[in-house]
Amino acid sequence: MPDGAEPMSDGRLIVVSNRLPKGDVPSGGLVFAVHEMLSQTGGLWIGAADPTKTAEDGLTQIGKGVYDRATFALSEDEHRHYYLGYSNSMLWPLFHHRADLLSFDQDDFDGYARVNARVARAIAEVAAPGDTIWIQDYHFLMVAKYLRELGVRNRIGLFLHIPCPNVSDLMALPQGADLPGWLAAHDLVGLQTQRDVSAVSDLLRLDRAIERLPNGGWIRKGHRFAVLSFPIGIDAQGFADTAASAPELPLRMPRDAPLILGVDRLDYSKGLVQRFDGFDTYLARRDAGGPRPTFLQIAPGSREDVAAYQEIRDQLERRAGAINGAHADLDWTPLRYVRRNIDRAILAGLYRRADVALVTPLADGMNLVAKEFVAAQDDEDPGVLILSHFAGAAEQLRAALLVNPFDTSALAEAIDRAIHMPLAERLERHAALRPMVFDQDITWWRDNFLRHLRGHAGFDRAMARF
Ligand code: GDG
Repeated sequence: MPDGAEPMSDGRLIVVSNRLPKGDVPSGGLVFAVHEMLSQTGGLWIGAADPTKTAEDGLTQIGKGVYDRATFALSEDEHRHYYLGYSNSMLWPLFHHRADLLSFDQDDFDGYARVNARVARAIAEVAAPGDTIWIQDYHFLMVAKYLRELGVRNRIGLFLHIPCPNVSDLMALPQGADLPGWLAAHDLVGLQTQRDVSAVSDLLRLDRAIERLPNGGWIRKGHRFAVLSFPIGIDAQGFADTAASAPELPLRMPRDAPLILGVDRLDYSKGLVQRFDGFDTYLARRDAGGPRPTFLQIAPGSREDVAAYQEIRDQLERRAGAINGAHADLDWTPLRYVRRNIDRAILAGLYRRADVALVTPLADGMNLVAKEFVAAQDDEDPGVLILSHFAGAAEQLRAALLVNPFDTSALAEAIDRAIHMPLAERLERHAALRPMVFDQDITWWRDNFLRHLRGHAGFDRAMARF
C-alpha cells in the first residue's frame, strides 16, 4: 500500500472537474462520463461556479440527488488566468504538442495555482477519512500537491483525459520541472493509453527525487504512487439503443448517397482543416460518374474567448466555402458544415445513418466520437471508421482504417476506400471493433480505475501490471 494513504476503504467518492453538468443531460466527453459514473455510485461532484466579481473560499451546494453537486467560486480575473489562460492557452496546447500556440503570462500561472489551492482547501474541509478523491484532468494538476500540504492522507487519483507531453514539449513549460512533483502527490495517475504511460515515465525520470520501484511503481520522498493506463469508454449499450430508436433525421439528401460524418468540438487539435483538405483532394480525384457523397461536419464552437479558437473557426469557414465553390453543383452540396450543437438523439441517428466516420485528430487523449460511431452501427450493415493514429482510441480500435491525418492524399484515398468497401470487409472490421467498445465501456473504466485507486485489487499487483 502506498505510504501516506488511508487503508482500503469504501467511503464516499469525491470527484472534481472544471465543468459540472448545466442541465439534467450533460454534453461533452468528460462531463458525460463523470455523470454516468456518479449516477451509479453516488458521491459528490465539485466544479467551477460561473465567474463573479470576487471569489471566496468554500463550496456552494447546487444540487442533491443520486449524487450531490457543489461549486467552488471563481472570480472573473481567475477565470481569465486559470481557465482561459494557463489551462487552455498553456497546458492544452502543450499537451497536444502545439508549443507554437502557447501564450506565456506569469499571472496565468499564479491564477491557476491560486484556484488549485482554493479547490484543495475546499476538498480538505469536506473529505472524511476513507473518502476517495478523484481529480479529473489538466485544470487541477496542483490540487493533490496542495492537499498533501494540508495534511490530507486520503487516496487521491488523477485521470488525465488529454495526451501527455513528451520531454521536449515540457521544456516549453516554465513550470515543467515541477510537473513530476505535482503528479507524484497522487496515489494513482490514470492515463488514456500506454503511449501516455511511456511519456509520463520519461517525465518522471527528470525529477531526481523520483525513483522507479522494482514492481513498476514509483516513489518520491517515501510516497509511493502508480501510473497506469485506463482507456475511457462510453455507455455503449445506452448509445446503441438511442441510435437504433433515433427520430427521423431532418437530412435532405438522396437515400442512397453516401454520408460521411465528422463530429468534433471546434478545436485545432481535431485536425479539421487537414480533414477538409483531404475531402477536397478526394473530390478532385473522384470519378465523375461515381457516388456523390455528402460530408457532414458537426463542430460546435468551444473556448471562443481564446484567440487560437477564433482563428481555426475563420480558417474552416473559408475552407468550407472554397470546397463547395469548387465542387458543388445545382443538386449537390458535397460539404455541410454545422456549427450549432445537435441534439444527442439526432446525433446518434446520424452516426447510424453514416456510411463513413472521419475521426482524424492531430492529437487526442481518446476520442469518444470514434466509439460512439462503432456503438451506433447496424451490426448487419456497418459503416467504416476512418481513425487517426494520433487518437488514443487507435490503441484499441486497430481494426479501423487507420490514417495519418497530416497526409492529405492518404486521407483522400481512405475516404475513397471506405465508400467502396465491400460488405464482407466492413463486417469483419466491425466485428473486431465492437467488443472493444462494448466490453471496455464507461463502467469498466470507472470500476477499473477505482479498484486500483482504492487498492481492492492490491496496489502492488496493480503496479506490477506494466
Ligand atoms: C476530452 C478529450 C477524450 C460533439 N458535438 C456534439 C456533441 N458532441 C459530443 C460527442 C462526444 C463529445 O462531445 C466529444 O468527446 P471527445 O472525446 O471526442 O472530445 P473532447 O471533448 O475533446 O474530450 C478526449 C474525452 O475528454 C474523454 O476522456 O476522449 O480525447 O479531448 O461525446 O458526441 N454532442 C451533442 N451535440 C453536438 O453537436 N449532443
